[in-house]
Amino acid sequence: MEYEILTLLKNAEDYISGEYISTNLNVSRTAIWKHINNLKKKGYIIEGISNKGYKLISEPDLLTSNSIIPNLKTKTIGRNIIHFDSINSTNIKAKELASNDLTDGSLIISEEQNGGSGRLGRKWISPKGGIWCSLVLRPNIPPIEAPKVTQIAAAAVFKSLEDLGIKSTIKWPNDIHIDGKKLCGILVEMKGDMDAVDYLVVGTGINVNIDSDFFDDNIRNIATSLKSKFNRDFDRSKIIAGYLNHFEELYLDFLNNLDLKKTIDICRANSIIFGKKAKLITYNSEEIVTCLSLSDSGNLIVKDSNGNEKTVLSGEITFNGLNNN
Ligand code: BT5
Repeated sequence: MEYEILTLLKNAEDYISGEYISTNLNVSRTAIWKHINNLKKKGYIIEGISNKGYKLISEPDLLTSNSIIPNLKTKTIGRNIIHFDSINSTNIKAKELASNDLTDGSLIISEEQNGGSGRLGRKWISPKGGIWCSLVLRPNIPPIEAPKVTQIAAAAVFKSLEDLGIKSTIKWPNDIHIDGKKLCGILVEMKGDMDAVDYLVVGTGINVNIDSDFFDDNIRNIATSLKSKFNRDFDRSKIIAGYLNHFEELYLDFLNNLDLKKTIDICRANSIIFGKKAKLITYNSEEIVTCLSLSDSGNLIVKDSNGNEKTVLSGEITFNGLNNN
């Protein structure tokens, strides 16, 4: 009910009366008064003037259901939000809760993480001001299809940034870059058996309102944030809601029609890797390849040093030390 009241307040240009809210939401005026008081306790500044009604003056900068859900157009994705001020890792929490029947589409989110992780146990720096979240999904798909969800998430982050006029690029399989530096990383984890997925956790980290001097020497040259690029703060709840809205659209296409076309079109058109020489690292080998394209199912197509084309299902590419100019 709180975010329904907030939605009305946000959409109003001026004061709206208690009676208007009560008729719209079919609850008593006393109940509305209580909800408004709760919102005030949570940091919302709401002015109440007799004979005029209520007006939202400002809201706390937190990624709670109250700030995200009014901007959602989804049916299931992000409709259940579990918010933390601080946590070790939203992926760890998501896996814990998913093992206890957390509903499909739930989102775990934290203002900061003190044990954020990347792939292969790498550290993910996650101070306040970023978006650190994990979606729990329970798709009815065979495990081999799971890596496609990384591409869906990457395309959805790209589109959410594009909605704000921000041009980024996608680096297969799980990075979003601005000016060649990493703005966002995605970590999809899975629990299942040979035949079926039990659940997927889609962890997404986006550096939004983070000062560049927060990054230590190790990653200053490879990481960026929206704040350091554009010199201003961004509304994180809009970015995350945009991400969830685009994610659901692309994900439903994939689940219902096994159609990944829109996702792959976005990833292909905005990739920074094609035509470049890269070191391809897979679980058991490293080799220098030329990146050619993405297959219709989101696999990377490369040419190896013998001129043979091959398709890579999962792995990592780096350009360090390779002359691509
Ligand atoms: C990733 O791994 O890019 C996946 C990152 C996923 C983070 C999200 S946040 C919410 C959820 N909860 C978690 O615990 N994780 C997920 P990878 O491709 O392995 O990249 C990791 C590397 O990126 C590190 O070794 C650093 O070099 C670099 N790095 C660390 N923190 C960064 C940051 N904030 N921004 C950019 N680069 C970073």
